[in-house]
Amino acid sequence: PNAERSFIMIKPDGVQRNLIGKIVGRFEDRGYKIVAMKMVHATTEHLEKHYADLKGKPFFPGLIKYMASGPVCAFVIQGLDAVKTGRAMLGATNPLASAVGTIRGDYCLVTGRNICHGSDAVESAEHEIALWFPEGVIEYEDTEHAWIYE
Ligand code: DAT
Ligand code: MG
Repeated sequence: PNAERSFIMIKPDGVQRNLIGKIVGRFEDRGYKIVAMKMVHATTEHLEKHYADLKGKPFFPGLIKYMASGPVCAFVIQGLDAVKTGRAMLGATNPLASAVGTIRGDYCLVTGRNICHGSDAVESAEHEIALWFPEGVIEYEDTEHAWIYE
């Protein structure tokens, strides 16, 4: 149960605004273990695969252009309830609807520049992790485990 994984990505605006450390730090502070991480300037083709379920939406071309406009920081968090709690830490899709204290609620204002992505279900997390990290993730023992879990 403590090995659930979610795919989190700091979008090009978050990278350009130098928010990588703050965003990754929130997941580390909460108790999640980082088991994969890399900077990627993704291709349009790759991003169209990542957002395949949104193909056909009116905002899709703009979304792909934004996501391809610069490097992203892609990483995988591992820990209890990583997918649902990861989403809760991100906030709502529209930052104006995000609670203060969430990443989007603290760092951005509009849906089209909402600085971060998080998987919305365990199955989509597995799919996204395989898409962005075909080389796999890193398994390791973290010394804090017994201080985070009973
Ligand atoms: P989320 O990123 O919260 O999972 P989503 O998967 O529905 O949201 O959409 C992916 C991204 O697409 C979202 O982060 C921002 C953009 N997007 C979604 N709905 C939009 C809309 N109505 N107008 C503009 N961009 C939108
Ligand atoms: Mg989504």
